[in-house]
Amino acid sequence: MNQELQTASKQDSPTEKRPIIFSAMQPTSGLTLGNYVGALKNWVELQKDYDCVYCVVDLHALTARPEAAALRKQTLDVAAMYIASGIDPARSLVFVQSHVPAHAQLSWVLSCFSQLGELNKMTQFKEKSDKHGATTGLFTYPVLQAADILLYQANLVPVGEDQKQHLELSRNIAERVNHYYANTLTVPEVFIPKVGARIMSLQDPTKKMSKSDENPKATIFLTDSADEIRGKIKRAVTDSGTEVRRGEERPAITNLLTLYHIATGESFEAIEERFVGKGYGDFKQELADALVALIEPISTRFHAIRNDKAALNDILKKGAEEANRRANRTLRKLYKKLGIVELE
Ligand code: ATP
Ligand code: LTN
Repeated sequence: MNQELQTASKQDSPTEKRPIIFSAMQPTSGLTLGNYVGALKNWVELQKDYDCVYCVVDLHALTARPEAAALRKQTLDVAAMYIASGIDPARSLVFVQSHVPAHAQLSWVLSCFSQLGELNKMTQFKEKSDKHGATTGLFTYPVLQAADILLYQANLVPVGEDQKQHLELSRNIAERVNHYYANTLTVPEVFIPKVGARIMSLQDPTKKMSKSDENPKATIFLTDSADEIRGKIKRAVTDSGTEVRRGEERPAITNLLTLYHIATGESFEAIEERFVGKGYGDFKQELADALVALIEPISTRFHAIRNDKAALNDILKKGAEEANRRANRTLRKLYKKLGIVELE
């Protein structure tokens, strides 16, 4: 585990409370290799040392106004993919956002502590509103995200690079609430991995690998077959030249080297050394093998989990019960400070 994580974490001890992790993904479509490398892989590792809470944020996904059947399917797909990737529901909390009403409730309260000016600065709103329309839901998306995190009093939030700005806003909102009502919310730290925080499109290395890319060759999904993975790597764009070496002027090959490094655990230096004098073709062949070896077992587990509907339902039901208990504790604490009347 990386050093920052070690210092931030307390070693396992039955009497000591472990620091809390919260993170989430939207069920907007199947999960990608970018989601795995930038987030999921770290979520799995963090389970060793943290009290982890992992949520499927279906209310956030409504900002893209999905078809009902698609949202239903993808919500269960994402939950199953968390578990297939190594999230252990016996150790970590796994649940669906809409099953815990406190997320929407806290979001409203936090919107009364957020400024139009700070929300206006969010770059994701600008990008996504071109596609989905400038709804107020999309505008206040980061406030709901802050509610997700702050409800669980999370100490650390592991995400990819693109979430940095939203996390900064969550911290500012928490600090503002604490300014009026001291010691109410934990101010979360962001954890962005040093390598793989921004996996790029296989077709355009200046763009992030995204679930919603119109070009199907740009993105590897965690449910892709071995043939699909091999085909996408074969057709991945490369840079001019032939050297398998990282460099700012070689964004495409740098991205592929990052994937190789993540899939095999081999150091960049060792990989570059091994491919001296060989071309992109050899490298791509080995990269495809490594990615198939990484993704195939995840995909197999995913199908097994997804096909056992009762077991998945049970995990999400238990997760929601515990999440409701924890979330309501924070919500009630804040309601009380705000002067919301509790009935006897
Ligand atoms: P879209 O691609 O449609 O914008 P998304 O995949 O970014 O969606 P989420 O599913 O909510 O949206 O993202 C889940 C997590 O995966 C976040 O922590 C995000 O930072 C991370 N992530 C997404 N894409 C990448 C990528 N290409 N590289 C690294 N991390 C990523
Ligand atoms: N906006 C995030 C998804 C998300 C999230 C969260 C991530 C919603 N709530 C809380 C971390 C913590 C995204 O990845 N697109």
